[in-house]
Amino acid sequence: MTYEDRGVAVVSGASSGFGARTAQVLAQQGYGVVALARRGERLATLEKEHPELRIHALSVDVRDRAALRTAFEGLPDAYRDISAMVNNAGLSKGFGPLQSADSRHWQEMVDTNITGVLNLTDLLLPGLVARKSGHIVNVGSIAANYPYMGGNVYAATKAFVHQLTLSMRVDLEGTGVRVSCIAPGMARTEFALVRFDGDEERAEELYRGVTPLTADDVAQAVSWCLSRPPHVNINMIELMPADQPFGLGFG
Ligand code: NDP
Ligand code: 8X3
Repeated sequence: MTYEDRGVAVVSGASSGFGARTAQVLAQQGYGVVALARRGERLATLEKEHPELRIHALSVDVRDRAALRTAFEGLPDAYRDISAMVNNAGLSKGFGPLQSADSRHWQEMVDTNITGVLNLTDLLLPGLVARKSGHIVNVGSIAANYPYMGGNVYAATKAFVHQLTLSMRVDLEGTGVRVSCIAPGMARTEFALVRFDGDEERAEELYRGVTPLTADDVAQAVSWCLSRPPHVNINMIELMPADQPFGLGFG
């Protein structure tokens, strides 16, 4: 296979949903892809299903700074020229009003959606700056922009991601590193299943009356941001199902 070598893209949350599809799409476009998530068996399957593509599985938890560092130190040489990072790993837990929510859920969302993004950024951003070119795509959510009942802490973690993206844009000016944020609405992935601790019926109910986005819709948005010419920085893309009203989130 011949392809234009575009460097290596690190995609977090690549064992499922947006991340799995983004890993495939970027690999098909000539990136070497470091596919990162906790479930190593899923990543191994992704690797095996696409022997023609350059996909390297990295099984690690984004919440664990030390483990992340060790995992990246062990990357094969062919996956060291990191030119892009897709900060996609994330989750929501629970759906109650704030006053009756489980604070352990809050901690898990903050640790994953905020600290996880910062851990990966801390590890990889200096390399992009030293390289004088690169692109970070952070995955936020429309929940950050249009509050819905029960979204509370999840929405707030995604608002952090949106604001971090804009702040990074300022700090990275003149470095050659671009930064974008994708804010999707309701999409069919494992997201709802995770939110409801594996309750399939409850997860399925959420999609009633809405034709949700697909993982491919989001992967294409990521890919489009990355493929703009160097003088263009896409700051933010919001995409929603055509029939998802504002203020109606996952529930
Ligand atoms: P999925 O549940 O299908 O995928 C989430 C991915 O994140 C999985 O690969 C999971 O892998 C990974 N992940 C979760 N926690 C960790 C962790 N601690 N360390 C490493 N990886 C982790 O959901 P989506 O694809 O829908 O979600 C992707 C992103 O999109 C999330 O940030 C989510 O908040 C956001 N989003 C989703 C929307 C939707 O409607 N689906 C809408 C808007 C935004 P593993 O469990 O193997 O670690
Ligand atoms: C969650 C997407 O549409 O449920 O990030 O708010 S939505």
